[in-house]
Amino acid sequence: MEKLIITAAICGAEVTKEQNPNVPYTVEEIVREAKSAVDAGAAIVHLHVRRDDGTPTQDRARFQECTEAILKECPNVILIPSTGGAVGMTPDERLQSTDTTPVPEMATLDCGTCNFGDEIFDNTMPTMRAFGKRMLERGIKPEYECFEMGHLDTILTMARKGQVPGAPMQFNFVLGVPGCTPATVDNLCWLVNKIPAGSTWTVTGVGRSAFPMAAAAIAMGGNVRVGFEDNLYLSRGVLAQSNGELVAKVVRLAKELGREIATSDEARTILGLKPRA
Ligand code: KMH
Ligand code: ZN
Repeated sequence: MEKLIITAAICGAEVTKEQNPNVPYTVEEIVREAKSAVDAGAAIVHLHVRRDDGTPTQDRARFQECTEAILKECPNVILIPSTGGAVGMTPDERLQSTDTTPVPEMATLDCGTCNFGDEIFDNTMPTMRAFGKRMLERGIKPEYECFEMGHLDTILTMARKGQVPGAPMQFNFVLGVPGCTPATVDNLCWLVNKIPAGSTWTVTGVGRSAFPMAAAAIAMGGNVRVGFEDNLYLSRGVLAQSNGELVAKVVRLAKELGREIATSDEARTILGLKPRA
């Protein structure tokens, strides 16, 4: 089995300090959380940014500031900026996160419209084509976010048509968002069995499914995403003090199951990214 790539989704767009005071808003807090995750074993940081008051934003300048500040502390980490942003943002607003310097190695590409709790996360086919075109033009490798079973077939069809980047594809199966595909091992196996040979995959279990899904992925040879974006608790009723604590728990699970942890450079090789200059 390949080494395990751990992604830390340190911030997200929806969670708040009222839910867990350690959720980062300011640049300094975002850097603190990124560093805690990387120090604990994360090879990748999935990045959303906020205004100082916690409002989610896709502002290019804020992404630039956070990118530079994180790379100063964690020079080798792979950053995956969000192009999903927050529900209700326009496609142009969302795409600003791909405008940073250096051009991001990867970015998320959400693979279809879906429920998102009480709201609708809008990813029409024209939006997805526009995001695919941007990533093809700039050489950005997408992380294909599938929240629903049907999202996988949608994105595979678009890749076959050359509308979004193709092989080797990296999928993130985000399971357990209220209103979307539930986080079960059965659903995860269904998805994994349908990805093209040579692809890589990660699972994100939302809420209480974070660690059961992590354990499944460790055993199945996939990769794991954890972090405040997806889950605020270290265990039942115990708020995590940092993203690093969540990553460290995945590292412990992996050690128990005999899976080694990938560094960022090893993750680049596994994902088919160019080595860093
Ligand atoms: N905040 C969610 C509505 C992504 O980063 O690409 C979408 C999201 C997906 O977080
Ligand atoms: Zn996200």
